[in-house]
Amino acid sequence: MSEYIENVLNNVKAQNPNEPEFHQAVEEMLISLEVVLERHPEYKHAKILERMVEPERSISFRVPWMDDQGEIHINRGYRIEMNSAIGPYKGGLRFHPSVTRGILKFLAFEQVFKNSLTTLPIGGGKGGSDFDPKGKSDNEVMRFCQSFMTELFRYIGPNVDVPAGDIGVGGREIGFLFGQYKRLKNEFTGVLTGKGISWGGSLIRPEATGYGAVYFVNEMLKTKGEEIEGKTFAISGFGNVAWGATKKIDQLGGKVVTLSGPDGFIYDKDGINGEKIDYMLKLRASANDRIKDYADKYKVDFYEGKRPWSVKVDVAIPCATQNEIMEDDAKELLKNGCICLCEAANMPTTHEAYKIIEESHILFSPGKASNAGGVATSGLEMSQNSMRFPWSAEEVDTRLHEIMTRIHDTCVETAERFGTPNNYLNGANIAGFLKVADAMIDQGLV
Ligand code: NDP
Ligand code: 2IT
Repeated sequence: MSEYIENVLNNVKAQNPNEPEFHQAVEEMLISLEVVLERHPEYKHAKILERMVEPERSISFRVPWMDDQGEIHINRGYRIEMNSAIGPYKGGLRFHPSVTRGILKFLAFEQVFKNSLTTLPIGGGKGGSDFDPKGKSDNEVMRFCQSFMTELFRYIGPNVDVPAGDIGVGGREIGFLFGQYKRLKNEFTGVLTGKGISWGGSLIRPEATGYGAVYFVNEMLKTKGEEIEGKTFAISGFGNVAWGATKKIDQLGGKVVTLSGPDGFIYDKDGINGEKIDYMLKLRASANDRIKDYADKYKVDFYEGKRPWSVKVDVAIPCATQNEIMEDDAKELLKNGCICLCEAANMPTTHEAYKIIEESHILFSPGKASNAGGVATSGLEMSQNSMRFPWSAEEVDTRLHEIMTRIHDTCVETAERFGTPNNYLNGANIAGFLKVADAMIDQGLV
């Protein structure tokens, strides 16, 4: 690591204590950018890196709400508006008890480069709350969402900042948030994405992240003369992204054999297909956070407290959360002959696990490239809202497929151009960075 890059990183650590995930995301990015800075000293003179690691705006606010028994609770809400060089801030909202400012800063930082890769005009942001949706009634979730939006509405808008879903925020929450925004502003605009189909949402948005990740896997496999048909897949999580990925793999003739939850993982040797995929939606909606229910219903094996990476599969797609693939998991995957690791969650692979995967030379795609289908389809939802004209499912899916193929090819070309062929992580980081950096230079000292 050059002295300059090391200084930037050390400053980030000193100025943002207790934010290990943010440090991790920045470090991963800076390692890839070393070669770019050597070839382009103008970015160093313009202090682009130092500017990029500082959010343009970082908001936190109180969210008071009342439960069904009349008791009052206070949660903390956030919105990190990271970078608006190429478009309005765009990125999801996460409701999960593990949410902190540091987690949202890492997600917002990743989002900037991911959104740049989509080729759409969207900047990067992320928000959320430490609110725990587990076990809450619909009314409690509604009151929470209304209170959250009562503060957030001041900072967002269809040309300013357009939030969407992430962990713990799906169609129901987006509905409650949108309803409250509309009341407060007295306007019907595309201020959120992931909306219901009858009120401005886009077809395919719920499926988009998972579908996009599988399209990306398909492109990666093609470079090795391989295909999805006949391959086995390990998936973690059982939420929105896991569901979309499982559905597309099944359509393309692959077999998903695992899902996981906070309680452990299930192994279904016959494959998760047909009504079992629909059952995933019921499981998620139950808010019980238990994957064991799947094992009980379909009489398959359940491994309590374990992650699914010890199972013999061809392809692994983590779809749950950050740092869910550790060093030992990476070793297990390789030992069992896995040929491809595609990140569908954000930063699911630890730095140590990535080093092992990198040395093995199996196919690896970073989340900011392979999970970009979700936000890309959010961008397509914004286009449809601006035109006030909805597209068919086929049209959206075709565009999504084209975008994912383009991101894949951009990663490959950029990695090659900067001297690290086949390294999708470097390709994604560098390509995502260049567009944002050039826009910042064009716009002066911002
Ligand atoms: P969901 O809330 O639908 O599902 C999340 C899944 O991950 C659940 O199974 C959840 O279980 C599990 N999970 C979440 N946090 C933890 C944790 N700390 N420990 C163990 N398990 C956990 O979210 P999504 O499917 O939308 O998101 C999954 C991943 O994909 C996230 O990393 C998200 O950032 C990423 N992503 C999502 C996109 C989208 O469009 N939705 C787009 C791009 C990336 P539980 O809640 O019980 O902990
Ligand atoms: O991490 C992500 O890209 C998302 N949660 C989707 C963001 C969006 O604006 O659709």
